[in-house]
Amino acid sequence: MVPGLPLKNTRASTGDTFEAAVLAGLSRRPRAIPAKFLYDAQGSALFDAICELPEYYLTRTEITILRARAPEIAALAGPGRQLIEFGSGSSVKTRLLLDSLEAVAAYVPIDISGEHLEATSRRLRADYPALAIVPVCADYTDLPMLPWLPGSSGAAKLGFFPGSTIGNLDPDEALAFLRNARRLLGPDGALVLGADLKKDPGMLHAAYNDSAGVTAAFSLNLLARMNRELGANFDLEGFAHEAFYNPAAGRIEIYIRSLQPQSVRIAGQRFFFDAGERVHTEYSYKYDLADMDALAVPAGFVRTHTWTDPGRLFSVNYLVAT
Ligand code: AVI
Repeated sequence: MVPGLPLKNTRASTGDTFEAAVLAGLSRRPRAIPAKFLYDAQGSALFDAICELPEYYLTRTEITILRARAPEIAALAGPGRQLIEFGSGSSVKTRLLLDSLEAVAAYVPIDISGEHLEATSRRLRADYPALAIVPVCADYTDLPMLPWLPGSSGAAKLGFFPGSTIGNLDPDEALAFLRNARRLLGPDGALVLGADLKKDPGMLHAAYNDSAGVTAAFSLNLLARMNRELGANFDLEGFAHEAFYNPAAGRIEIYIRSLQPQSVRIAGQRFFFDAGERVHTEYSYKYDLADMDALAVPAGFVRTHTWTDPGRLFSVNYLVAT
């Protein structure tokens, strides 16, 4: 492989398109569309707005923990690591690690959005001119290999998976992701993993049902995206965002609910929705530390350190390859 050449995400660029996922997801029961399709340009902007909401404590709490604990994380990791970020987005939290880690051998941000990667890498190169940045455009849940970096091929790797994005994977997917991360990071690898903790359901409910309606707009943008990209004719007024905590499953469940019987044309096909019928769009699993261990251990990691905030809302975990 050519050093540093961004890997192409074959799955996203072939069969697994938005149109195919929508048509398949609305043709089966229960209806469901994979959460990754929430993040087109509008969806990503709405998610950035969610992160600023007073009710959405996750982002600011994780940043506070990372800011306070980055020197400790850097001491655990030691000098000369390759830093591998799974789903890097705008790499805002990464800067907290980069500012503390010693002699980073290379930073490898992995993201499905090539535009995001390019813009973020440009900004990081300006702010960290001595840092080798090797962006990889790929689906991080399904990455076969990391780029070969001639200057630092022997460097130990430190993975970074912040934001409680692990919560958007179902338990099987989360285990598969962690197993693959363990394989990619190697026998001397470690992973910094941010995860939202289980807590008062009222607080969880508010985080996914904000009073300004931004989370509802984020959900319903999926229908607007179908109108934009698939020639669909959804009337957004006819649907509602629904999110609630399921304590037995330990997850927030998010759906789009049809408010009346209606028929919608999508990519030349007609779909009927009953009044009250739901389309599942997202899970957001919440992890207590026992849940985290139950996932980490079979994936080949041991959790050696966990940092939380005083309210125990969010956890940042240091997992070491076993
Ligand atoms: C990206 N992810 C961690 C968010 C979450 O909290 O599960 C996605 C989200 N969906 C609605 N609000 C936030």
